[in-house]
Amino acid sequence: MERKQALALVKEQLRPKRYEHTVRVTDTAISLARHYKLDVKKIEIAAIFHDYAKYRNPNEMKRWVLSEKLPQDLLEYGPELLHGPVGSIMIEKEVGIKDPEIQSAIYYHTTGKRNMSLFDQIIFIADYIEPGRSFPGVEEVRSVVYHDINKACWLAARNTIEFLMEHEQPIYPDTFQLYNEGLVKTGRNVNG
Ligand code: DGI
Ligand code: FE
Ligand code: FE
Repeated sequence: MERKQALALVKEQLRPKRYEHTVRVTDTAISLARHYKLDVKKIEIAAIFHDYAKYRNPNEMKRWVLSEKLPQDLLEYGPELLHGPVGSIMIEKEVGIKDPEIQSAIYYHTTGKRNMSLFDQIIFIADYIEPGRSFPGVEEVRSVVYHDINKACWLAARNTIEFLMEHEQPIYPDTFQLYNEGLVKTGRNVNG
Protein backbone atom coordinates (compact mmCIF):
# COMPACT_ATOMS: atom_id res chain seq x y z
CA MET A 1 0.00 0.00 0.00
CA GLU A 2 1.21 3.50 -0.83
CA ARG A 3 1.79 6.13 1.85
CA LYS A 4 -0.93 8.43 0.49
CA GLN A 5 -3.62 5.76 0.50
CA ALA A 6 -2.60 4.54 3.96
CA LEU A 7 -2.66 8.05 5.41
CA ALA A 8 -6.10 8.69 3.90
CA LEU A 9 -7.42 5.51 5.54
CA VAL A 10 -6.14 6.40 9.03
CA LYS A 11 -7.19 10.03 8.73
CA GLU A 12 -10.81 8.87 8.72
CA GLN A 13 -10.20 7.05 12.01
CA LEU A 14 -8.34 9.72 13.95
CA ARG A 15 -8.83 13.20 15.34
CA PRO A 16 -6.61 15.89 13.76
CA LYS A 17 -4.07 15.97 16.64
CA ARG A 18 -3.70 12.20 16.59
CA TYR A 19 -3.32 12.25 12.83
CA GLU A 20 -0.49 14.80 13.11
CA HIS A 21 1.13 12.60 15.79
CA THR A 22 0.85 9.66 13.38
CA VAL A 23 2.67 11.56 10.61
CA ARG A 24 5.48 12.48 13.05
CA VAL A 25 5.76 8.87 14.30
CA THR A 26 5.95 7.76 10.66
CA ASP A 27 8.78 10.15 9.79
CA THR A 28 10.65 9.20 12.98
CA ALA A 29 10.21 5.47 12.30
CA ILE A 30 11.41 5.85 8.68
CA SER A 31 14.53 7.63 9.85
CA LEU A 32 15.25 4.84 12.36
CA ALA A 33 14.53 2.13 9.78
CA ARG A 34 17.03 3.72 7.37
CA HIS A 35 19.63 3.88 10.13
CA TYR A 36 19.06 0.28 11.26
CA LYS A 37 18.67 -0.98 7.67
CA LEU A 38 15.13 -2.32 7.88
CA ASP A 39 12.47 -2.30 5.15
CA VAL A 40 11.48 1.37 5.09
CA LYS A 41 8.19 0.88 3.20
CA LYS A 42 7.06 -1.75 5.67
CA ILE A 43 7.97 0.34 8.72
CA GLU A 44 6.08 3.22 7.12
CA ILE A 45 2.87 1.18 6.93
CA ALA A 46 3.23 -0.06 10.53
CA ALA A 47 3.77 3.48 11.79
CA ILE A 48 0.86 4.94 9.80
CA PHE A 49 -1.52 2.32 11.23
CA HIS A 50 -0.09 2.09 14.78
CA ASP A 51 -2.94 4.09 16.39
CA TYR A 52 -5.64 2.97 13.92
CA ALA A 53 -7.95 1.78 16.74
CA LYS A 54 -7.21 4.64 19.18
CA TYR A 55 -10.66 6.23 19.00
CA ARG A 56 -12.79 3.14 18.75
CA ASN A 57 -15.43 2.77 21.39
CA PRO A 58 -13.95 0.98 24.46
CA ASN A 59 -16.89 -1.43 24.55
CA GLU A 60 -16.32 -2.33 20.92
CA MET A 61 -12.65 -2.96 21.70
CA LYS A 62 -13.58 -5.14 24.68
CA ARG A 63 -15.81 -7.22 22.40
CA TRP A 64 -12.86 -7.75 20.04
CA VAL A 65 -10.69 -8.87 22.96
CA LEU A 66 -13.35 -11.45 23.82
CA SER A 67 -14.19 -12.63 20.31
CA GLU A 68 -10.59 -12.71 19.00
CA LYS A 69 -9.41 -14.53 22.12
CA LEU A 70 -6.78 -11.94 22.94
CA PRO A 71 -5.25 -12.26 26.45
CA GLN A 72 -8.18 -11.55 28.74
CA ASP A 73 -6.00 -9.81 31.31
CA LEU A 74 -5.85 -6.86 28.87
CA LEU A 75 -9.30 -5.97 30.17
CA GLU A 76 -7.97 -5.35 33.69
CA TYR A 77 -5.64 -2.43 32.89
CA GLY A 78 -7.94 0.26 31.52
CA PRO A 79 -9.08 0.97 27.95
CA GLU A 80 -5.84 2.76 26.87
CA LEU A 81 -4.11 -0.60 26.54
CA LEU A 82 -6.55 -2.09 24.04
CA HIS A 83 -5.93 -0.03 20.88
CA GLY A 84 -2.65 -1.78 20.07
CA PRO A 85 -3.75 -5.43 20.29
CA VAL A 86 -7.19 -4.69 18.84
CA GLY A 87 -5.74 -2.43 16.13
CA SER A 88 -3.40 -5.20 14.99
CA ILE A 89 -6.45 -7.36 14.22
CA MET A 90 -8.66 -4.56 12.89
CA ILE A 91 -6.14 -3.61 10.20
CA GLU A 92 -6.31 -7.16 8.88
CA LYS A 93 -10.12 -7.38 8.94
CA GLU A 94 -10.91 -3.85 7.81
CA VAL A 95 -7.92 -2.86 5.66
CA GLY A 96 -6.56 -6.25 4.58
CA ILE A 97 -3.09 -5.79 6.07
CA LYS A 98 -2.00 -9.31 6.97
CA ASP A 99 1.68 -9.17 7.88
CA PRO A 100 3.03 -10.69 11.10
CA GLU A 101 5.85 -8.15 11.46
CA ILE A 102 3.56 -5.13 11.05
CA GLN A 103 0.83 -6.63 13.21
CA SER A 104 3.25 -7.52 16.01
CA ALA A 105 4.69 -4.00 16.11
CA ILE A 106 1.20 -2.48 16.33
CA TYR A 107 0.11 -5.03 18.93
CA TYR A 108 2.97 -4.18 21.30
CA HIS A 109 3.47 -0.47 20.58
CA THR A 110 1.93 0.72 23.89
CA THR A 111 3.27 -1.78 26.43
CA GLY A 112 6.37 -3.12 24.73
CA LYS A 113 7.41 -6.64 25.77
CA ARG A 114 10.55 -8.67 26.28
CA ASN A 115 12.23 -10.04 23.18
CA MET A 116 10.95 -7.38 20.80
CA SER A 117 12.20 -7.59 17.23
CA LEU A 118 14.09 -4.59 15.86
CA PHE A 119 10.95 -3.82 13.85
CA ASP A 120 8.82 -3.86 17.07
CA GLN A 121 11.39 -1.67 18.81
CA ILE A 122 11.40 0.96 16.07
CA ILE A 123 7.62 1.42 16.20
CA PHE A 124 7.59 1.37 20.02
CA ILE A 125 10.32 3.97 20.35
CA ALA A 126 9.21 6.18 17.41
CA ASP A 127 5.85 6.52 19.19
CA TYR A 128 7.70 7.56 22.35
CA ILE A 129 10.21 10.06 20.89
CA GLU A 130 8.35 11.68 17.97
CA PRO A 131 9.10 15.43 18.03
CA GLY A 132 5.71 16.32 19.56
CA ARG A 133 6.47 14.38 22.79
CA SER A 134 7.71 16.19 25.87
CA PHE A 135 7.77 13.49 28.55
CA PRO A 136 10.36 13.94 31.32
CA GLY A 137 13.44 12.04 30.13
CA VAL A 138 12.53 11.94 26.45
CA GLU A 139 15.65 13.92 25.48
CA GLU A 140 17.89 11.21 26.91
CA VAL A 141 16.00 8.58 24.93
CA ARG A 142 16.39 10.65 21.73
CA SER A 143 20.10 11.00 22.42
CA VAL A 144 20.76 7.24 22.67
CA VAL A 145 18.29 5.75 20.18
CA TYR A 146 20.59 5.84 17.14
CA HIS A 147 23.41 3.99 18.85
CA ASP A 148 21.65 1.86 21.45
CA ILE A 149 18.01 1.09 20.72
CA ASN A 150 17.88 -1.49 23.55
CA LYS A 151 18.81 1.20 26.04
CA ALA A 152 16.28 3.58 24.47
CA CYS A 153 13.47 1.03 24.89
CA TRP A 154 14.57 0.28 28.44
CA LEU A 155 14.55 3.99 29.35
CA ALA A 156 11.09 4.40 27.78
CA ALA A 157 9.76 1.45 29.80
CA ARG A 158 11.36 2.77 32.99
CA ASN A 159 9.93 6.27 32.46
CA THR A 160 6.47 4.91 31.62
CA ILE A 161 6.45 2.70 34.73
CA GLU A 162 7.50 5.71 36.86
CA PHE A 163 4.75 7.82 35.29
CA LEU A 164 2.08 5.18 35.80
CA MET A 165 3.14 4.60 39.42
CA GLU A 166 3.11 8.33 40.07
CA HIS A 167 -0.50 8.34 38.89
CA GLU A 168 -1.34 5.10 40.70
CA GLN A 169 -2.25 3.38 37.44
CA PRO A 170 -2.01 -0.38 36.90
CA ILE A 171 1.05 -1.51 34.95
CA TYR A 172 0.80 -4.28 32.39
CA PRO A 173 3.30 -7.12 33.03
CA ASP A 174 4.81 -6.90 29.51
CA THR A 175 6.12 -3.42 30.39
CA PHE A 176 7.82 -4.79 33.52
CA GLN A 177 9.33 -7.60 31.47
CA LEU A 178 10.76 -5.12 28.98
CA TYR A 179 12.20 -3.14 31.89
CA ASN A 180 13.73 -6.23 33.54
CA GLU A 181 15.19 -7.51 30.26
CA GLY A 182 16.66 -4.07 29.61
CA LEU A 183 18.53 -4.18 32.93
CA VAL A 184 20.36 -7.22 31.61
CA LYS A 185 20.80 -5.96 28.04
CA THR A 186 22.27 -2.67 29.26
CA GLY A 187 24.58 -4.43 31.72
CA ARG A 188 22.83 -3.24 34.85
CA ASN A 189 21.83 -6.60 36.25
CA VAL A 190 24.81 -8.94 36.24
CA ASN A 191 22.68 -11.79 37.59
CA GLY A 192 20.31 -11.66 34.63
O1 DGI B 1 -1.44 5.98 21.63
P1 DGI B 1 -0.44 7.02 22.06
O2 DGI B 1 -1.04 8.06 22.96
O3 DGI B 1 0.30 7.62 20.90
O4 DGI B 1 0.69 6.30 22.93
P2 DGI B 1 0.62 4.84 23.59
O5 DGI B 1 0.08 3.85 22.65
O6 DGI B 1 1.98 4.60 24.17
O7 DGI B 1 -0.45 5.00 24.75
C1 DGI B 1 -0.16 5.80 25.83
C2 DGI B 1 -1.18 5.56 26.92
O8 DGI B 1 -1.12 4.22 27.38
C3 DGI B 1 -0.93 6.45 28.11
O9 DGI B 1 -2.21 6.93 28.53
C4 DGI B 1 -0.35 5.55 29.15
C5 DGI B 1 -0.95 4.22 28.78
N1 DGI B 1 -0.09 3.09 29.12
C6 DGI B 1 1.11 2.75 28.61
N2 DGI B 1 1.61 1.66 29.21
C7 DGI B 1 0.67 1.27 30.11
C8 DGI B 1 -0.39 2.19 30.06
N3 DGI B 1 -1.49 2.10 30.84
C9 DGI B 1 -1.55 1.09 31.72
N4 DGI B 1 -2.61 1.02 32.48
N5 DGI B 1 -0.54 0.18 31.84
C10 DGI B 1 0.58 0.19 31.07
O10 DGI B 1 1.47 -0.65 31.22
FE1 FE C 1 -0.87 4.20 20.71
FE1 FE D 1 0.86 6.74 19.03
